[in-house]
Amino acid sequence: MLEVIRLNSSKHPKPESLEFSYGTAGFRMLAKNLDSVVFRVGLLASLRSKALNGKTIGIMITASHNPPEDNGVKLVDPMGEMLDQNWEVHATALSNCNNVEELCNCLEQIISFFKIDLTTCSKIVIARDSRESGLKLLESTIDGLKSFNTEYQDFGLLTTPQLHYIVRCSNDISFGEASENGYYKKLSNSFNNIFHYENENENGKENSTKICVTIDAANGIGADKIVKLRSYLSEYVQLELVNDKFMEPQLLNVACGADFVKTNQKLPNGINSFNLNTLFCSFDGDADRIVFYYVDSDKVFKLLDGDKIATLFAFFFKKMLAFLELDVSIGIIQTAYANGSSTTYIEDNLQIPVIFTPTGVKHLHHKALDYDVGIYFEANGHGTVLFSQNFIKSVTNYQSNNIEKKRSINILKEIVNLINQTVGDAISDLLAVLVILNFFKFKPSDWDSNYKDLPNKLLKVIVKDRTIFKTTNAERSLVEPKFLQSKIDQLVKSYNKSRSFVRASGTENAVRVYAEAQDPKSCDELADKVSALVQ
Ligand code: NG1
Ligand code: ZN
Repeated sequence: MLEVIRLNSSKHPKPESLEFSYGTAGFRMLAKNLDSVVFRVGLLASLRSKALNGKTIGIMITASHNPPEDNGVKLVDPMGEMLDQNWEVHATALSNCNNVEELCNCLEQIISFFKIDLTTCSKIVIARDSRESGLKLLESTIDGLKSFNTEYQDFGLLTTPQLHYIVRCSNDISFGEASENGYYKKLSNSFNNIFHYENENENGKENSTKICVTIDAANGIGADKIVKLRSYLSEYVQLELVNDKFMEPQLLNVACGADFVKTNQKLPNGINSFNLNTLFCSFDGDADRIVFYYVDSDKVFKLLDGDKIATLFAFFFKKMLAFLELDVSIGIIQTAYANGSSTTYIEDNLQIPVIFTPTGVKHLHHKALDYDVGIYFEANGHGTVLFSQNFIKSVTNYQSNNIEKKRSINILKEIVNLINQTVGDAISDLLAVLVILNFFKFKPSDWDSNYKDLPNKLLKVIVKDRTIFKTTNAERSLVEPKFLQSKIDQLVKSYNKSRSFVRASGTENAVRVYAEAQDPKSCDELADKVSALVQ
């Protein structure tokens, strides 16, 4: 078997002088440097599947919100979760082998360390986003898969969360049908049922008003998927699309998409500001992130980001659980990038505990498992809700003759299926937000009125070596370079209600500086001064 690997590997040599690392979201960089990496990811995915007795593993080729010339690859574990962190080091080690000899030694070490039986057939599902480089990288990944005894199924172009869903269904048939259509069926069934419960009047008749939302799909694969989903949804839901040119990959994430809107805090290309108080949203390139926004009556752009989504979900679940008197725990997981006002609102008004983790959904996801209803969102709009078996049991066994309580319990039962619990999912989050807004009959401004964001700024600083920036305290304090944190603390002290921190990006060659303060001028000044310290 290693002979085949030797032969195939020589077709995918590692570029000299480059060092790779399985980071926040797998490998991600300029697509032209990724050929050897994806080949080796194919090898590792096969071994991971064999190590788990042939369970299906997923490979997603995507660089999410990054520019069109980038690409990336990440592995999905059997229950649809991110790759087990213990395997990340092996991914990094394999990717950095300089020649075929080193590669074979590294593979042998992994095989013996995990006592892998090479005769076990591996099963892989694979998909990619709409980037131009995707097809070539797919072929190289398949070269890796073919080097071991592996059955694989190529799902073509999918959103990242769709692939997570398919991996989960392949290993757990109770989760749904392992296909793209199965995904639409599962989500639309729950959505349509909830919509029906919400709008049904006492005579059993539906009394619906139309819900409209305009989606900026970042010219990514989400556009194609929304078109497919539309035909399954209630006629009372109107999903309009802009930036839907996923067949023109050079336009991907350019002046549009969730990252652009969140970072620049302004409307993307293609959406004009004449439509006041109507709901818009933006996906990122692989549709695992979503942010919402609207233009208020004073024509001011208002962002409803991941923190606002988390607080809307929390408000909904808190109300439901109290009304039904269900004794289950609820918690919210945030990162240091969460706006300080959101944390205060959650703790003081909603009286729900907030836990902080380092950046990267794998950390948040893990913590959310500690609660019956674990809500996690990064401020950039990447997140979901996890429900424990205890929660599902409480909801399933609930008995009441009260019509309102029956309706609420039916909605909760369906929302468990509507929310993609494997990973943050722009499409599923969009549908969940729509049913919650419809439930409360909230306009965008009602949703936005829960708390007012502190002015905030996120800057990218290019430095010579970002690896020297080491953090602690869920990435909120620097331990190295020495003395830098005390200088940041000094600056922070001179502004009211302010906060600032610095960390190296795990997906880009840059250091990120975050600042927030009571007023926009102080926030800008603080962000600039901290950036100057870092350079
Ligand atoms: P890095 O580049 O490590 O900051 C970014 C996002 C993360 C996460 C990953 C994966 C920010 C500040 N950081 O990570 O939240 O979403 O990309 O896509 O938004
Ligand atoms: Zn993404």
